[in-house]
Amino acid sequence: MARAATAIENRQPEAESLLRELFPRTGRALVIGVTGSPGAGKSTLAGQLIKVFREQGRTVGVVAVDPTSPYSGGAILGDRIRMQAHHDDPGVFIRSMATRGWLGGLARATTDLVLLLDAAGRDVVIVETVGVGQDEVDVARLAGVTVVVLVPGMGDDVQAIKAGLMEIADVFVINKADHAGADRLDRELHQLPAREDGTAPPVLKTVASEGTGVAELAEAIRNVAPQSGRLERLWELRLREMLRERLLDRYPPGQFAEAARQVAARQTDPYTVVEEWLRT
Ligand SMILES: Nc1nc2c(ncn2[C@@H]2O[C@H](COP(=O)(O)OP(=O)(O)OP(=O)(O)O)[C@@H](O)[C@H]2O)c(=O)[nH]1
Ligand SMILES: [Mg+2]
Repeated sequence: MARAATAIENRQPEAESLLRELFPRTGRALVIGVTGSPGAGKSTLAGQLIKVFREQGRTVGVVAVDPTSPYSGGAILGDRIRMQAHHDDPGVFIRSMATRGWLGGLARATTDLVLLLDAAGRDVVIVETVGVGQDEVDVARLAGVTVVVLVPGMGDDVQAIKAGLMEIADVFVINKADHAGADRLDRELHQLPAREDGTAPPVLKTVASEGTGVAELAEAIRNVAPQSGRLERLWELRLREMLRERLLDRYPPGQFAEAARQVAARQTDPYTVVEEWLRT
């Protein structure tokens, strides 16, 4: 698994043939996306969920996607330490992906790692991503169940939810419920308009660092009703993403810079450039 994961991460050619072979064995794992702002407690929460699942006798795989922004420095080491409790347990496989300086391909590599762990027979696969901008959508592409982790006292969060998190969250977690403002955030979340189908995600409070509320969270995750058509929607997004990446992969990055320069200087127009690329 470790070697295959490395091949996937480094986009080695053999990764694709491996995944093609493994694909028929996928589709059985419960994939849980855990997303939220930097430092919200996602890794701590994931570590606690691992404990619950292991106690239930279920095997677990974790893909932790590092944020690209510089404030995440040291996150890999941090994740290792926080999840160290499971270090010697072969029933737990943890992979942290460093994405700093990595342009594109993240969604695909993450998807592929999840498929690998799924094919390997992991009962549960947890994907940790930092929810910043587009990344929130990315996690929704991967997970059967999406857990959005919020913390009290971050005024922006509820605004961000209004901007779309409501649609992707299956479960809201107010972590660091030991901090002031948890009740207020709880109220705010309950005041959000319902989803299109009239339902609202459950809201749970946790203190991940102490394990408080984690069993309830595992239960809430279990109770998330499968949405009809969700898998088809996810695969449509993934297929679009794959096609986009494939196409972009064919052009050396330098070619974009040069074309951009010419377009900016009005030496050519963007329509002609793209048409020409598609023709070649
Ligand atoms: N007080 C309190 N601290 C917590 C709680 N959960 C996590 N922490 C602490 O918050 C800090 C960040 O926790 P992480 O689990 O690394 O958070 P994260 O969301 O994974 O962070 P990134 O992956 O860097 O975005 C750590 O020092 C944790 O010990 C909690 O419920 N209460
Ligand atoms: Mg983390």
